[in-house]
Amino acid sequence: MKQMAAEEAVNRIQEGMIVGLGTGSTAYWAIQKLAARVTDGLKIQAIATSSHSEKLAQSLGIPLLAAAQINSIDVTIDGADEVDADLNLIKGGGGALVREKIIAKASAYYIIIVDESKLVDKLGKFPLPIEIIPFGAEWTLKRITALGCKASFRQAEGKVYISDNGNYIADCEFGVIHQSGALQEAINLIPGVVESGLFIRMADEVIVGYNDESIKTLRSKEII
Ligand code: A5P
Repeated sequence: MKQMAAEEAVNRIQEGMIVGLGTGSTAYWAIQKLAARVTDGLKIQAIATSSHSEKLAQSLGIPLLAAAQINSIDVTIDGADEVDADLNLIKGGGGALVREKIIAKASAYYIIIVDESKLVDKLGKFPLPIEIIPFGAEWTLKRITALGCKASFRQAEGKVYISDNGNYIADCEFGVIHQSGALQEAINLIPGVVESGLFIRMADEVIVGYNDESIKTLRSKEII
C-alpha cells in the first residue's frame, strides 16, 4: 500500500525539478522509485528532510542540494502519521518534523503518501510530536501539558531521543483534537518549542494506498 502510493507520487516528478524527499517507511519507497527513474536518465535534484533520507538518497545516486543552494522546491513527497478529512496532518513519528515542515513550506506543491490506516476523521489518536530545545525542557514540557495533554520525552535505546537538530521530542497525547489551528498557535507560543507535528492546510494532495490494491488521490479544497 505504501509502495503503491509512493510510486504514484513519483510519477508526478518531471525533468529538471527540485524535489523534497520525505522521511519514514512510506517516503522510503518514494526515494527508491525516484532513484530508479534517475538511473533511467531523469535529471532532477533533491533535498532531504532528514539525515537518514539524505544518506539513503546519496547511496542510491540521487543528486542532492543543500538548503542554501535552493530558492524554492518544485514538489515534496512525504509520509504522515495521520491525515484528517481536511487533509490536515500529524507528522513527526520519525522525528524529522522540523525539517519536514521547513521543506514543506518551501515547496510549490506538497504531496503526502499514506496507506489507508493513516486516515482519521479528527487528528489526535497518534500522539502529537513536538520538538523542543534541551535547555529548560522540563519547564517546556509542563507548559505543553497545561494545554491538556499527557506528554513525555521520546526515548530511543534507553536514552532521550535526540533529533537531527540536537533537540528533544515530546510525544503528546491530546486525544481528539477539535481545533487543530488554535492548538498549533498555542503550542508555538511556548518558549522552548521549536515546532509541532501539526501540519495545517499544507498538503496539496494526499495519495492513499488501500488494502485492495487501489489508490485514491485526495486534493485540498483550495485547488479542486
Ligand atoms: C517522519 O518524521 C514522519 O513525519 C513520517 O513522515 C511519518 O512518521 C510517517 O512515517 P511512515 O511512512 O513510516 O508511517
